[in-house]
Amino acid sequence: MSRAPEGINFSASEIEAARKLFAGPVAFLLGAAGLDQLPPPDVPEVAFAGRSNVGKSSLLNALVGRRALARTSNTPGRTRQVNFFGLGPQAAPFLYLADLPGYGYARAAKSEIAAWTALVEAYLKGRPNLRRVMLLIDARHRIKPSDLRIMKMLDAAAVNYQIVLTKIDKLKAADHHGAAKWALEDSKSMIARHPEILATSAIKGWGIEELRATVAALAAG
Ligand SMILES: Nc1nc2c(ncn2[C@@H]2O[C@H](COP(=O)(O)OP(=O)(O)OP(=O)(O)O)[C@@H](O)[C@H]2O)c(=O)[nH]1
Ligand SMILES: [Mg+2]
Repeated sequence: MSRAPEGINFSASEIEAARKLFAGPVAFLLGAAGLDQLPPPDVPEVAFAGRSNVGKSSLLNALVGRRALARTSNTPGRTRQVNFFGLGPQAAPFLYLADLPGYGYARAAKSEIAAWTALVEAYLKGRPNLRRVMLLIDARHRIKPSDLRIMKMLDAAAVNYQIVLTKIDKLKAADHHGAAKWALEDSKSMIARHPEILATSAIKGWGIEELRATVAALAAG
Protein backbone atom coordinates (compact mmCIF):
# COMPACT_ATOMS: atom_id res chain seq x y z
CA MET A 1 0.00 0.00 0.00
CA SER A 2 1.31 3.43 -0.86
CA ARG A 3 1.89 5.93 1.92
CA ALA A 4 1.69 9.66 1.72
CA PRO A 5 4.86 11.34 2.92
CA GLU A 6 2.62 13.82 4.74
CA GLY A 7 -0.30 11.55 5.53
CA ILE A 8 -3.71 12.97 6.24
CA ASN A 9 -5.46 10.30 8.21
CA PHE A 10 -8.38 8.56 6.62
CA SER A 11 -9.77 5.32 7.98
CA ALA A 12 -9.17 2.10 6.05
CA SER A 13 -12.87 1.95 5.18
CA GLU A 14 -12.82 5.51 3.77
CA ILE A 15 -9.78 4.68 1.65
CA GLU A 16 -11.46 1.48 0.42
CA ALA A 17 -14.75 3.23 -0.38
CA ALA A 18 -12.85 5.87 -2.36
CA ARG A 19 -10.89 3.21 -4.22
CA LYS A 20 -14.14 1.52 -5.27
CA LEU A 21 -15.65 4.83 -6.34
CA PHE A 22 -12.70 5.58 -8.61
CA ALA A 23 -12.48 2.03 -9.95
CA GLY A 24 -15.76 2.56 -11.83
CA PRO A 25 -16.19 4.08 -15.26
CA VAL A 26 -14.61 7.43 -16.06
CA ALA A 27 -14.66 9.22 -19.40
CA PHE A 28 -13.52 12.40 -21.04
CA LEU A 29 -16.60 14.57 -21.34
CA LEU A 30 -15.59 17.70 -23.22
CA GLY A 31 -13.00 20.44 -23.54
CA ALA A 32 -14.39 23.92 -22.99
CA ALA A 33 -12.66 26.86 -24.64
CA GLY A 34 -15.38 29.25 -23.50
CA LEU A 35 -17.96 29.61 -20.76
CA ASP A 36 -20.80 28.69 -23.12
CA GLN A 37 -19.25 25.24 -23.52
CA LEU A 38 -19.23 24.14 -19.87
CA PRO A 39 -21.24 21.05 -18.94
CA PRO A 40 -24.43 21.87 -17.02
CA PRO A 41 -23.59 22.33 -13.31
CA ASP A 42 -25.77 19.39 -12.32
CA VAL A 43 -23.33 17.23 -10.32
CA PRO A 44 -20.51 18.04 -7.85
CA GLU A 45 -17.26 19.16 -9.43
CA VAL A 46 -13.63 19.28 -8.29
CA ALA A 47 -11.12 21.30 -10.30
CA PHE A 48 -7.35 20.91 -10.65
CA ALA A 49 -5.43 24.15 -11.06
CA GLY A 50 -1.79 25.10 -10.96
CA ARG A 51 1.16 26.47 -12.84
CA SER A 52 1.97 25.13 -16.25
CA ASN A 53 3.80 21.78 -16.00
CA VAL A 54 3.04 21.32 -12.28
CA GLY A 55 1.54 17.88 -12.98
CA LYS A 56 -2.23 18.48 -13.13
CA SER A 57 -2.95 16.01 -15.90
CA SER A 58 -0.60 13.40 -14.39
CA LEU A 59 -2.30 13.69 -11.01
CA LEU A 60 -5.73 13.36 -12.60
CA ASN A 61 -4.62 10.22 -14.40
CA ALA A 62 -3.22 8.79 -11.15
CA LEU A 63 -6.43 9.69 -9.33
CA VAL A 64 -8.62 7.76 -11.74
CA GLY A 65 -6.02 5.04 -12.27
CA ARG A 66 -5.95 5.51 -16.04
CA ARG A 67 -2.62 6.13 -17.64
CA ALA A 68 -3.60 8.54 -20.36
CA LEU A 69 -7.05 9.89 -19.76
CA ALA A 70 -5.89 13.47 -19.30
CA ARG A 71 -3.15 14.35 -21.74
CA THR A 72 0.24 14.89 -20.18
CA SER A 73 3.23 16.37 -21.89
CA ASN A 74 6.72 17.73 -21.58
CA THR A 75 5.61 20.84 -23.45
CA PRO A 76 4.49 23.39 -20.89
CA GLY A 77 1.23 25.11 -21.61
CA ARG A 78 -0.22 22.25 -23.62
CA THR A 79 -3.63 22.16 -21.96
CA ARG A 80 -5.42 25.23 -23.33
CA GLN A 81 -8.99 24.53 -22.42
CA VAL A 82 -10.85 23.31 -19.36
CA ASN A 83 -11.10 19.56 -19.81
CA PHE A 84 -13.96 17.81 -18.07
CA PHE A 85 -14.08 14.17 -17.03
CA GLY A 86 -17.18 12.41 -15.77
CA LEU A 87 -17.03 9.73 -13.08
CA GLY A 88 -19.74 7.12 -13.03
CA PRO A 89 -22.03 5.81 -15.77
CA GLN A 90 -21.60 7.90 -18.91
CA ALA A 91 -25.31 8.71 -19.09
CA ALA A 92 -25.42 9.76 -15.44
CA PRO A 93 -22.04 10.74 -13.98
CA PHE A 94 -21.95 11.56 -10.26
CA LEU A 95 -18.83 13.73 -10.26
CA TYR A 96 -17.03 16.01 -12.70
CA LEU A 97 -13.28 16.52 -12.59
CA ALA A 98 -12.03 19.66 -14.32
CA ASP A 99 -8.44 19.94 -15.60
CA LEU A 100 -7.66 23.66 -15.89
CA PRO A 101 -5.09 25.10 -18.27
CA GLY A 102 -1.83 25.90 -16.46
CA TYR A 103 -0.82 29.47 -15.64
CA GLY A 104 2.55 31.13 -15.23
CA TYR A 105 4.05 29.84 -18.46
CA ALA A 106 6.94 32.22 -19.01
CA ARG A 107 6.89 32.17 -22.80
CA ALA A 108 3.13 32.66 -23.20
CA ALA A 109 2.04 35.63 -25.30
CA LYS A 110 0.17 38.45 -23.57
CA SER A 111 -2.97 37.69 -25.56
CA GLU A 112 -2.84 34.06 -24.40
CA ILE A 113 -2.45 35.09 -20.77
CA ALA A 114 -5.44 37.40 -21.14
CA ALA A 115 -7.52 34.61 -22.68
CA TRP A 116 -6.49 32.21 -19.91
CA THR A 117 -7.30 34.72 -17.20
CA ALA A 118 -10.70 35.52 -18.65
CA LEU A 119 -11.72 31.89 -19.02
CA VAL A 120 -10.40 30.61 -15.70
CA GLU A 121 -11.58 33.57 -13.62
CA ALA A 122 -15.06 33.38 -15.07
CA TYR A 123 -15.13 29.62 -14.56
CA LEU A 124 -13.89 29.75 -10.96
CA LYS A 125 -16.20 32.57 -9.94
CA GLY A 126 -19.35 31.33 -11.55
CA ARG A 127 -19.47 27.58 -11.06
CA PRO A 128 -22.16 26.73 -8.49
CA ASN A 129 -21.38 22.99 -8.40
CA LEU A 130 -17.63 23.52 -7.76
CA ARG A 131 -16.92 21.89 -4.39
CA ARG A 132 -13.20 22.59 -4.21
CA VAL A 133 -10.22 23.62 -6.28
CA MET A 134 -7.16 21.46 -5.82
CA LEU A 135 -4.33 23.96 -6.19
CA LEU A 136 -1.22 22.10 -7.25
CA ILE A 137 2.22 23.34 -6.26
CA ASP A 138 5.47 21.73 -7.37
CA ALA A 139 7.08 20.49 -4.13
CA ARG A 140 10.48 21.71 -5.36
CA HIS A 141 9.37 25.32 -5.65
CA ARG A 142 7.94 27.68 -3.12
CA ILE A 143 4.59 29.34 -3.69
CA LYS A 144 4.97 31.92 -6.47
CA PRO A 145 3.23 35.26 -7.03
CA SER A 146 1.07 33.66 -9.74
CA ASP A 147 -0.10 31.03 -7.21
CA LEU A 148 -0.91 33.74 -4.68
CA ARG A 149 -2.85 35.63 -7.36
CA ILE A 150 -5.16 32.69 -8.01
CA MET A 151 -5.54 32.09 -4.25
CA LYS A 152 -6.58 35.72 -3.78
CA MET A 153 -9.07 35.37 -6.61
CA LEU A 154 -10.48 32.21 -4.97
CA ASP A 155 -10.61 33.95 -1.59
CA ALA A 156 -12.51 36.86 -3.15
CA ALA A 157 -14.95 34.50 -4.85
CA ALA A 158 -15.27 32.41 -1.63
CA VAL A 159 -14.27 29.26 -3.50
CA ASN A 160 -12.82 26.57 -1.25
CA TYR A 161 -9.35 25.37 -2.28
CA GLN A 162 -6.70 22.98 -1.05
CA ILE A 163 -2.99 22.96 -1.70
CA VAL A 164 -1.67 19.72 -3.18
CA LEU A 165 2.08 19.35 -3.48
CA THR A 166 3.17 17.46 -6.59
CA LYS A 167 6.34 15.60 -7.67
CA ILE A 168 7.28 14.91 -4.05
CA ASP A 169 9.46 12.05 -5.38
CA LYS A 170 11.88 14.71 -6.64
CA LEU A 171 12.67 15.69 -3.05
CA LYS A 172 14.87 13.82 -0.62
CA ALA A 173 12.72 12.02 1.97
CA ALA A 174 14.15 14.28 4.67
CA ASP A 175 12.70 17.32 2.87
CA HIS A 176 9.11 16.04 2.53
CA HIS A 177 7.97 17.48 5.83
CA GLY A 178 9.68 20.81 5.13
CA ALA A 179 7.83 21.19 1.81
CA ALA A 180 4.42 20.98 3.49
CA LYS A 181 5.62 23.40 6.17
CA TRP A 182 6.72 26.12 3.76
CA ALA A 183 3.56 25.68 1.72
CA LEU A 184 1.53 26.39 4.85
CA GLU A 185 3.79 29.27 5.78
CA ASP A 186 3.71 30.86 2.30
CA SER A 187 -0.10 30.77 2.19
CA LYS A 188 -1.00 31.46 5.81
CA SER A 189 -2.75 34.75 5.08
CA MET A 190 -5.18 33.09 2.66
CA ILE A 191 -8.75 32.83 3.87
CA ALA A 192 -10.54 30.10 1.91
CA ARG A 193 -7.58 27.72 1.89
CA HIS A 194 -8.29 24.29 3.36
CA PRO A 195 -6.01 23.83 6.40
CA GLU A 196 -4.60 20.47 5.30
CA ILE A 197 -1.97 20.03 2.62
CA LEU A 198 -1.73 16.87 0.56
CA ALA A 199 1.68 15.73 -0.65
CA THR A 200 1.65 13.58 -3.76
CA SER A 201 3.68 11.88 -6.41
CA ALA A 202 1.75 10.79 -9.49
CA ILE A 203 4.75 8.72 -10.57
CA LYS A 204 5.24 6.85 -7.27
CA GLY A 205 1.55 6.80 -6.37
CA TRP A 206 2.23 8.57 -3.06
CA GLY A 207 -0.69 10.41 -1.51
CA ILE A 208 -3.08 9.25 -4.22
CA GLU A 209 -5.26 7.21 -1.85
CA GLU A 210 -5.63 10.25 0.40
CA LEU A 211 -6.42 12.48 -2.58
CA ARG A 212 -9.06 9.97 -3.70
CA ALA A 213 -10.60 9.88 -0.23
CA THR A 214 -10.63 13.68 -0.13
CA VAL A 215 -12.34 13.95 -3.51
CA ALA A 216 -14.78 11.13 -2.64
CA ALA A 217 -15.83 13.03 0.51
CA LEU A 218 -16.42 16.15 -1.61
CA ALA A 219 -18.52 14.17 -4.09
CA ALA A 220 -20.65 12.80 -1.27
CA GLY A 221 -20.86 15.83 1.00
N1 LIG B 1 8.96 13.07 -11.08
C1 LIG B 1 7.68 13.37 -11.31
N2 LIG B 1 7.32 13.93 -12.49
C2 LIG B 1 6.01 14.23 -12.69
C3 LIG B 1 5.02 13.96 -11.71
N3 LIG B 1 3.83 14.39 -12.19
C4 LIG B 1 4.06 14.89 -13.42
N4 LIG B 1 5.38 14.80 -13.74
C5 LIG B 1 6.02 15.23 -15.01
O1 LIG B 1 5.85 16.64 -15.17
C6 LIG B 1 5.60 16.98 -16.53
C7 LIG B 1 4.29 17.76 -16.66
O2 LIG B 1 3.20 16.94 -16.27
P1 LIG B 1 1.70 17.27 -16.72
O3 LIG B 1 0.84 16.33 -15.96
O4 LIG B 1 1.57 17.29 -18.19
O5 LIG B 1 1.55 18.76 -16.14
P2 LIG B 1 0.32 19.78 -16.35
O6 LIG B 1 0.25 20.57 -15.10
O7 LIG B 1 -0.91 19.05 -16.74
O8 LIG B 1 0.87 20.69 -17.53
P3 LIG B 1 0.04 21.73 -18.44
O9 LIG B 1 -1.27 21.10 -18.79
O10 LIG B 1 0.93 21.93 -19.61
O11 LIG B 1 -0.11 22.97 -17.62
C8 LIG B 1 5.58 15.66 -17.29
O12 LIG B 1 6.86 15.47 -17.85
C9 LIG B 1 5.31 14.63 -16.20
O13 LIG B 1 5.83 13.36 -16.49
C10 LIG B 1 5.45 13.33 -10.46
O14 LIG B 1 4.67 13.05 -9.54
N5 LIG B 1 6.78 13.06 -10.33
MG1 LIG C 1 -2.20 19.35 -18.40
